[in-house]
Amino acid sequence: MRKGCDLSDKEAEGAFKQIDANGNGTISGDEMKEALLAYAKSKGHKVTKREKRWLYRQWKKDGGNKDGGLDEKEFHEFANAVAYPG
Ligand SMILES: [Ca+2]
Repeated sequence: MRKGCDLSDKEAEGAFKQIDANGNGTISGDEMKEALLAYAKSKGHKVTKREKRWLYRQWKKDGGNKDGGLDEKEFHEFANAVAYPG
């Protein structure tokens, strides 16, 4: 993955469609959790409690706790925060 620049719209869109398992146009907390755990597993990484807390806080911060989850724009911000924290 590239460092120091944003995910492209196309990358974010592809990821959004994959993570939105029930296809309702928003990413719920459960959908986010499933996707991230599967991703971490594919990289041989075990997600710590601290990481989970951080991810949940970030998800909420980007709008995940209203309207049933993150919409595509909110997800784009979330994905960038996760890919390039700090
Ligand atoms: Ca969904």
